Amino acid sequence: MSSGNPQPEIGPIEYEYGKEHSLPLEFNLRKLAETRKPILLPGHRLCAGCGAAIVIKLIGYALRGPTVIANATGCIEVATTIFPYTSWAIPWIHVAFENAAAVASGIEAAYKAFQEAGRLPYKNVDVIALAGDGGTYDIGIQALSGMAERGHKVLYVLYDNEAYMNTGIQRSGGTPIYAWTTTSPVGSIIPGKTQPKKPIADIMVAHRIPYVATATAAHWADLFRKVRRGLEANGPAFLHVLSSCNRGWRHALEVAVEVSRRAVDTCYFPLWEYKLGEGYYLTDRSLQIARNPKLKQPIEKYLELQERFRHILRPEAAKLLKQLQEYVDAVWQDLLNRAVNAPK
Ligand SMILES: Cc1ncc(C[n+]2csc(CCOP(=O)(O)OP(=O)(O)O)c2C)c(N)n1
Ligand code: SF4
Ligand SMILES: [Mg+2]
Repeated sequence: MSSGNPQPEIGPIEYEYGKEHSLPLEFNLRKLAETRKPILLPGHRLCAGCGAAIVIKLIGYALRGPTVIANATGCIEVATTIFPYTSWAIPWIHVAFENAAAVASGIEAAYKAFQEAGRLPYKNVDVIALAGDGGTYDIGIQALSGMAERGHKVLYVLYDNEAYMNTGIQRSGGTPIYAWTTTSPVGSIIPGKTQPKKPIADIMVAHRIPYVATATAAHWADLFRKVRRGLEANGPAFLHVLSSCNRGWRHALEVAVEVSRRAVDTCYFPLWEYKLGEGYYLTDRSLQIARNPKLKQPIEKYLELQERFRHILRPEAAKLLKQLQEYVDAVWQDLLNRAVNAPK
């Protein structure tokens, strides 16, 4: 575990549920970059243009004080702590592939015991569990479900690059339908992965935890606010962040943010948050699209940046493209039906 200084205090920030832009105007990206301490320092070995690096940087801006991260194995862990070095500027612990949530639960319980015994030198210590899609949808779901059921006050961050990237782009429960991976190859019989993405954030909503949300690196203010909400929640919180991977998605190095923006513009990955007792709220661009459906882009806009979907855009695959569009539309409509702030 590395040590480091806590982030200087900002907040609490007042914001309301159901609003489109709810970060106060005095917060802008430049000011945050100038005033906040980075939690990930230069020298790590994440690929150039890796979406996960941007996600971590943005999450770091939103921390509210002393914070510990329990990080499951995966690209972020492997590339940031090449022995004997670490890029982490805050306390960070590497755990196994399957148990980020279990280790985070233990850390939270220990701090709680110190606090109750009057032995905690801080008012509060935040605990974050950080894991990829393989470590969350598949191998870590048991530990995650247990953490939620026991009610640990931990923010679980899923950075979802939609495959087991660190070990060579194998498909996971988070890989979308028709995506190419090395274990869901594209051929004359199989068009990439044949199963749709597991609805992991809805599965966490079903655990009846206080806070669940989705986010991307392209909607930084939305992400900032959701990290804060997750840390302030009175119990377990789950944040699902789409995290582009140029190696696995086969896109150009410079489009990490653009591809995330298009994921939201096409309603492939809608932005929402869930508050226990109130329900689902659309946020940011997804709320704008709900109010003005003309803003919704066809799914091709998202697919065309990524070689992993190249086969779906061929003329002979028109039927698959149509099916994919219908699937995205149905999931979006289902969310509109549930969202408290969607126009009815
Ligand atoms: C029990 C176990 N099985 C397999 C592995 C090998 N392994 C390490 S990282 C990894 C892939 C991680 O995928 P994901 O969680 O999606 O993170 P990413 O690498 O995509 O960032 C695998 C299979 C392991 N470390 N432990
Ligand atoms: S393989 Fe993908 S997720 Fe991993 S470091 Fe490279 S770009 Fe990032
Ligand atoms: Mg992954």
